[in-house]
Amino acid sequence: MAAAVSTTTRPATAHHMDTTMIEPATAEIPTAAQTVLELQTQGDALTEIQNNDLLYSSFWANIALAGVAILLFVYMGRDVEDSRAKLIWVATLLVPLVSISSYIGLASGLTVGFLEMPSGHALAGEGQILSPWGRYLTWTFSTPAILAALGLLAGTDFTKLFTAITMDIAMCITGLAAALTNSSVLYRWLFYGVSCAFFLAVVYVLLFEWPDDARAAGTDEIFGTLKNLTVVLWFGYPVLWALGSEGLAILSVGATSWGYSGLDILAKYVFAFLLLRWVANNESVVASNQAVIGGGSSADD
Ligand code: RET
Repeated sequence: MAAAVSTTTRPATAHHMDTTMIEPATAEIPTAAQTVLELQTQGDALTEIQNNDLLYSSFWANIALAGVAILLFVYMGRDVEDSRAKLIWVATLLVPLVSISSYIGLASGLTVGFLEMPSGHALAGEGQILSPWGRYLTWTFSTPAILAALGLLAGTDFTKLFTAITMDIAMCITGLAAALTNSSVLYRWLFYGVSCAFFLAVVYVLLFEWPDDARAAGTDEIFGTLKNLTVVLWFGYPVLWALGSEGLAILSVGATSWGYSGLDILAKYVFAFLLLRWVANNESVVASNQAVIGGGSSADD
């Protein structure tokens, strides 16, 4: 194989082949109806991201925080023994683990694209707008982990957990679709509306189903705090989308990104810290819970 990689033949997998191979496409002016995810090379994306201090710092603040959170959470969960408490711990730990991967994807340019906005959008005709689509994609993994941890804490049943998580995944995917659609403004907002509908289903479970379960499980106090934190912060995301560069573009790309990074810091690390601290100190309450999912108390105990 090594012989095929001569100085004149660039290997197909080499990173730098992009420069020559994608150039013709780069020269083409995209029509508004095209979704152009790979119009520029990742190298171009990286340069653009690095030149935007606000944007770049919004990514790196989260990479650094996620790194610290992972170490801290592993340490906090070191003595957890009960299987149900362990499950909550793993679900919580997944949040910064997904986050660090997500933000490295954004900072490197891997999960960032450039989109021409359709007419009617505030940024239409302004050239290619940076779209950090990886954010919406990775929420598909981090938000179910948050809900799994919350649902397990509340001692809910499979049906309610399934409902919350599937609605949440649908919310993230349709949110991704809203961000990437550039055939028409109407369809962007239509996806946005559908995503909001899924979001309301998640909020319904959080506000009207799980509090009763948590009361029965004896975890209502901490659940109440985390539920309020989650509902308030999660509402910030669709508001930011609407005001940010993807929506009405009242905020710049960098400001929008800092908005999400700030919400992420509270909705992920602060949330996870409070949850883990409580679980580590109240393992017996979680362990005594008779709920069907992740229970350590099976019939043959
Ligand atoms: C979008 C836009 C479309 C409408 C709605 C949205 C909601 C997003 C939410 C995201 C929460 C993310 C979290 C990430 C932590 O890792 C997709 C912005 C409703 C609620 C908590």
